Amino acid sequence: MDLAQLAALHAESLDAVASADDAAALEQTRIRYLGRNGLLPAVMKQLKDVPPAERPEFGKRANAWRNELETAMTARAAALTVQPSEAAPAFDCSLPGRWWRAGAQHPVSRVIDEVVRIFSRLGFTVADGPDIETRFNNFTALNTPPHHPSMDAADTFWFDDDKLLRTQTSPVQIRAMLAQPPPVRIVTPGRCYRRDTTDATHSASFHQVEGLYVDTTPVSLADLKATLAHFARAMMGPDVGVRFRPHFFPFTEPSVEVDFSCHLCRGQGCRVCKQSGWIEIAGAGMVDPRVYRHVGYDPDRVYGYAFGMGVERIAMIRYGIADIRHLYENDLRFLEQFA
Ligand code: 2NL
Repeated sequence: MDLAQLAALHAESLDAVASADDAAALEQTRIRYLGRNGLLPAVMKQLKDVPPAERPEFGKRANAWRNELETAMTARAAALTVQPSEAAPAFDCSLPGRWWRAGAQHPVSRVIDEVVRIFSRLGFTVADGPDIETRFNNFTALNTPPHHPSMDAADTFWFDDDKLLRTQTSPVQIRAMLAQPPPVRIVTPGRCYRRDTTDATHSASFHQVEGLYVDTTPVSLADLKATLAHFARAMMGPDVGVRFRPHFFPFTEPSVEVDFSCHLCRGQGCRVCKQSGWIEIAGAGMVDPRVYRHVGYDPDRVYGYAFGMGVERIAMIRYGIADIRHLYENDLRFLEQFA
């Protein structure tokens, strides 16, 4: 073994390290040169056979080889340890898919869709309008008396003398009648606002669905009753009971409140229906002649009914929700139950 042979081994070993293209090949190279029975220890053992004059230089170069080789091995090992994303193909179709949490429809939207679906089948179309309304559309046209408490600043969000946040969706129906002659058959789902103190059953912002049916051929309270009875069965099932109680609204005459039999206790009496067996679902009536005059319809030539219901109230009864605030808090533990 002379200096030239040593130099050749040195160069060859560095080439082997550089061309090792995985961890296993690199380990084989390490064993071949640095292992217990490797070439470098073998060279060291031959040091005593090197002519004395060359021995110091030979020893020096052998040590330099060891250092360079170890440094090269460490660097190559680091280079081979790359991130999987760099090394692997971009897409591995054999891996299980990543689970994607599907959203769910909000209970308020569900009830609106269900109510709209039922009335659509009867020929009603959906109408909507702005949340900011005029005094005329929200109150005057609906025959609200001039000093009615609902118009008070304590109950209604006013922007100025004329503009307010609508307190019901009836103004959408006023707009429809102002815009077109009868027949009008619309349902108006939408957000409403009242200056209510929030509690388990009240919120300053809530939703209603109202309906309006006006025609130039006779329409009676019997039509209203049959329509709402059909709605009750479509919504709750064929066995639901429906009850109409006399009531008063400024915009309908006569007026009724509409109760459904309690679906929880089947009319036996429970906490939800306060032991009565009945749950109040809607208000309704024959459109008051004064409303027709406000929109330019001739009260002697048109016939019609209107109704209104609170969406949150129906959602709470339908899904057993004890507090209206659950509907607005967007807590996933609540919302996920509607998936
Ligand atoms: C309720 C009661 C009701 C109406 C709304 C209405 C609309 C026009 C004319 C006449 Cl344009 N009436 N809407 C009628 C009766 C009752 O709502 O308890 N809502 C939650």
